[in-house]
Amino acid sequence: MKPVIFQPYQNEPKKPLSAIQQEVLRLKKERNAVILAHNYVANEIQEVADFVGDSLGLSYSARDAKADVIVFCGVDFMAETAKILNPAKTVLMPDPASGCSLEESCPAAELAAFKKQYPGAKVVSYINCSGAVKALSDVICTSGNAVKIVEHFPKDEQIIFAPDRYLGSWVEEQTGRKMILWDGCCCAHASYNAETLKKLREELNAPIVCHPECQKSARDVCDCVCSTEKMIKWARENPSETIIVATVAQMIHRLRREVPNKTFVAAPPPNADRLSCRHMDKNTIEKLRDCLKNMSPQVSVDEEIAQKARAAIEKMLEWSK
Ligand code: CIZ
Repeated sequence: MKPVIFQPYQNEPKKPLSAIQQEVLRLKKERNAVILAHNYVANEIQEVADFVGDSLGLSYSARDAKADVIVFCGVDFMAETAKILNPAKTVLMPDPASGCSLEESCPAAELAAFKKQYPGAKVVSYINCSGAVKALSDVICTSGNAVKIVEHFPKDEQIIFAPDRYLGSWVEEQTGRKMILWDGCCCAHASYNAETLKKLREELNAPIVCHPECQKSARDVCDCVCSTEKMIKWARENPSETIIVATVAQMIHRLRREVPNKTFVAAPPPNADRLSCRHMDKNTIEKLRDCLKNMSPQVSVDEEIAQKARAAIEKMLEWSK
């Protein structure tokens, strides 16, 4: 597949907001809402959001939101996290069918049974999981703070890491400690293969930054492995004028705006010209407008689950400071 190349943003003429984007901003004001958008959603949504970031940044923004309504453009576990952290607010989602393959790979009942095999082990769960799995966890982490969260435990503490085995194995490499890994993965990131990335790197003579949800063989041919938020600093500081990005391609919108003088290349997985997340793609500007108009669909979380999950998420926010 031919990679998609994005020329420096600074050379592009600025486009005015579309009619539908303006309508979203008008409705947002009318509803006293704040729009939070993940780095992986469409550019036209990122352009009207009050905050664009990764799960960690979005969690702080949701917790601290003062508006009456939080509209969360991302996937279900992120919107659920916002509701858990700020239960008094109305939380809307453009499409509640936006799920996550990692979340699906770890049903709460199976994790509960797994935990029984390791009495005394602490459970660190990647934020890409259901509220019910969060409720079974001692602490939550994101890709941006996973190393820090795991290092918070004494060296001899036994840790179950769920649900991403690739993020877990990367954390093991970074910390030098063994963990008990749940056998889940992100089907999008796991599709990258080392051969394609290596070839692209040689052809373009440019460094690759990839996400830790990629398989180890793919990570090993990359120049930097980090969370989406950390990719921005790395791309800014790397001397190369061209950067190859191995994560969901919408991340490049954020990178281009933050680092406008560089060329970004979307690293293609084996069967497509760029990596996409079918769940994040369910967020469209039309659905964003409609959810503000109709004040629906709203996110709700069972109170018992929310209470336990909140403790694990708040511990992460505290340990990440
Ligand atoms: O932490 C997140 O939001 C995800 C899913 C990826 C990243 O690295 O930002």
